[in-house]
Amino acid sequence: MSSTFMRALAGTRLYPLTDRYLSRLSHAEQVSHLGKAGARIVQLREKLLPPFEFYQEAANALRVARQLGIKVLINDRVDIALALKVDGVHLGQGDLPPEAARRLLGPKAMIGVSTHNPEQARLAAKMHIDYIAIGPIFATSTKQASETPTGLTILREVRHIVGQIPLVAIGGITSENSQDVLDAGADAVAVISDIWSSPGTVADARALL
Ligand code: TZP
Ligand code: MG
Repeated sequence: MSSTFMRALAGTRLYPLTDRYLSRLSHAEQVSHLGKAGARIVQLREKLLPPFEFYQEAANALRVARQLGIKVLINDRVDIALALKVDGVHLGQGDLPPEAARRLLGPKAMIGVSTHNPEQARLAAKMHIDYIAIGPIFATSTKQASETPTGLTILREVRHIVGQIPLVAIGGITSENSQDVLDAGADAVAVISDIWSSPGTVADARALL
């Protein structure tokens, strides 16, 4: 079991993701807000920009993150993660296989994998990865064509399946329900809309932290 991810959380339980569309802020501005709120790790998630522009945005965000001592993972784009030497990547079921990302990024990179059910979590637990994400836990409108919410019972089951591997819960998590999610066995909560749905504010990031 890798504890690199747990060390990166540095005692926090919040793993915030950026969202340019909801926040109306650049990735760098979002990282700056999150750092001031107390986050220690962030995932840059960008589904709309072409690679050229996401690369520039991510480079700027990384500069801010390095100044604030925040770890940075990039969603989907192993190439951008490699080019910028960020701290890791987050891969979905349809992205590059984790072992291929590991070959490219090396042993020290953090690699996280999205799973949506116990079977996927069981397979992910056999891989050389740093954390497993499970979700959506609750209904969410952030992810298009989102899978059926798992609820807390499946989260508890997945906690059991993955053993000591760090477990991140995602999907519909708010400052209201996050304690239930942590109590069900998640090591951290990954959150988008509860942080960014009021443009320019991170009051909820503070509440979640
Ligand atoms: N994967 C599963 S749910 C989700 C992702 C990326 C979106 C989570 O966003 P929110 O707004 O925190 O529900
Ligand atoms: Mg993906």
